Amino acid sequence: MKKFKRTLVTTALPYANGPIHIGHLAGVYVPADIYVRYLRLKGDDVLHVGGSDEHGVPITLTARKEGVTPQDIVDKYHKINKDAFEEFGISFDIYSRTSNKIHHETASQFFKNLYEKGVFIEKESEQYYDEEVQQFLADRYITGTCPHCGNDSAYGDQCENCGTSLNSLDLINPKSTISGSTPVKRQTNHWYLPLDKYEPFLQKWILDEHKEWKSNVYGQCKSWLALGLQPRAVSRDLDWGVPVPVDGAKGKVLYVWFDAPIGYISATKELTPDWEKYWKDPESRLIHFIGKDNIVFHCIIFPTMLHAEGSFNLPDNVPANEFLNLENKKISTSKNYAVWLHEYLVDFKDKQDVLRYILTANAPETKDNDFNWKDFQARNNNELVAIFGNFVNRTMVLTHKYFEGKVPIPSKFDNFDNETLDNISTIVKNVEDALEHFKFRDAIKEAMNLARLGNKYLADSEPWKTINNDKEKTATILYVSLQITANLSLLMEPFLPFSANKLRKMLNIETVDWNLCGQKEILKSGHSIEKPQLLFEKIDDNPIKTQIDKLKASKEEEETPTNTINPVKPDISFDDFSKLDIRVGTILSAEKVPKTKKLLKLKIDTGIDQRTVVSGIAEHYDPENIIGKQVTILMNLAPRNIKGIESQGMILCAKDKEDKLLLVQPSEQIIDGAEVN
Ligand code: B3M
Ligand code: ZN
Repeated sequence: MKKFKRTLVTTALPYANGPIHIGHLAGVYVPADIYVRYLRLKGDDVLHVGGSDEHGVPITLTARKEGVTPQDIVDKYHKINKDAFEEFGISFDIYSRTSNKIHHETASQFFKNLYEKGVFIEKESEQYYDEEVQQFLADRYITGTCPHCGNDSAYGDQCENCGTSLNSLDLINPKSTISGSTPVKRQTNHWYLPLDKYEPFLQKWILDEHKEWKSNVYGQCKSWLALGLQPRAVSRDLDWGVPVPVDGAKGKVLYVWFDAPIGYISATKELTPDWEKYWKDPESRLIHFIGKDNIVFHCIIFPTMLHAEGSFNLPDNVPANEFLNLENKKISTSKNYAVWLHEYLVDFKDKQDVLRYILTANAPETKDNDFNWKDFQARNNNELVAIFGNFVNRTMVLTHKYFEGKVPIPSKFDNFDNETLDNISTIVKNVEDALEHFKFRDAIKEAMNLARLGNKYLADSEPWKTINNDKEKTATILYVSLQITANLSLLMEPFLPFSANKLRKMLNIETVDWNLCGQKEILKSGHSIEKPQLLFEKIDDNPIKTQIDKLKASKEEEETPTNTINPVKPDISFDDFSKLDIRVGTILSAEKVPKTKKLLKLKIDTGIDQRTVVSGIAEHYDPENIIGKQVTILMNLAPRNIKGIESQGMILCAKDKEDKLLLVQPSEQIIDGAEVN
């Protein structure tokens, strides 16, 4: 294997329009974090860059649905995800975002470089245009009847009923999801990356020069190349993204998959003035951690962009994982069927390592795999508690009991003791070997083998018996056990950083250095250790049942049509209720919010002030018919920016069976400002 001076690790930039779930963690972030922690611990020069992908059509769709701006959406999820990653111990050197100025500049410049080199082809094509809102429609903004199966709610790019990928121009009876009108075809201009021209380069670079890539990754690339590549449009008609930096490209932005991987470059730039060293020096190595759905972008499209630009390194490896299912069902963000990281951190406080352990031991490395809560519980109780935690605890308790908390002087080694000590370095080598080959499941299994070794050693040598007649033997046994414990506190650092740190504190180990791993004497005789605390605790059936019920509930929710009556929500206190400031007010003016279907901008006299409220009732009330009506308004809802308008409160409505919204009003005229309670 070629020796490199430094390593740049990137992790897929998750879209900032939803929270992180265990599938993301198992596929990308946990293995990447193990890898970078390992390299750092070895003293290697390594950077881990990541961040939010904040462009793309789905974000604009979410924003439109919620009546807020795309920036509002990405601000919200960027924060949720950044905080959750941090609390979970994913050790980024930077967690940036693609709506940053530095990213817009970097992506723009990258495009310009390729443009000036004449890399792109410029082509006109027909695309649907919504005349009512005067904009071209991205595929996801068009629905219609699938020409293959007749499903009447197929999207412009795919029919979710029969799974066929579609061209929006083939939809029967297409409708714009923005205005509901029938779109017309118009000519539009785009820039294309001619991937077909780069086929010979890709064939050689991947198929000949990277045979060592994981077979799932290599195999996917091989079949893409066998099918033959087509030019890919790298621009879109959209108003959210990095504007195409070319004259006459108004209303066009870079395709999200063009700008997102450049986000790795911008984030490195933001992190260090030395960024070029990591990207361009041939002695630097680039590694992309991603999920399998991103393989083509990281192995074919982005490398082609880098190659065409000419000054950047190409990825040395792309250890993509397969998917993780949840209780034998596909994880789905849109159906809220997932274990969300930010919720896990609340439900299982201080148990980051338990999830890290299960997701690694059960990682979908070579095939899709399943996460289930019973297995989570069993692995915690039978492995972390019963093997690792138990061994450490017994060793430390006995050291306090027999040797006043000091590492004893060993003087009676027999073969078994020596073999056990020799085994430590063998296990460490196995862990290293697995890590170097991105085999994280094997790596954690081997690391646990060290705890298993310790447990068995203790059980077989029975220091609680030898203490009765042979203190020297007992000293040797605990000395050996303590060296295993010390090794564990370092070896487990990449996998279970919280517990490893806690263990090192208990052992009073200050140097955190992988190069100590495998040594037979990390702790010298006479070294004092602290009183042990439990590293892991048993998880009983209740929290597990709660999680399983939660998943069942989201499954049922998905199966329940939206217009049925919902069950009563959990009780709240009177105090909670009295925090709501609801009053009666009168609508002074009402107008439609441009470019939206559902929103009205209302001016309300609340008796106290006149305020603006944006309300989603435009499909149910004509603006001119509601002026002068009394309504109820939630006054102290934090102001929100909706479509560039600050909405100061919320009008209360009730929804009938057909999802029609009705204003909630007092039964008779009453003074404005009257409180509802
Ligand atoms: N945001 C897709 C995803 O989250 C995309 C990854 C970008 S990596 C440059 O799966
Ligand atoms: Zn279909």
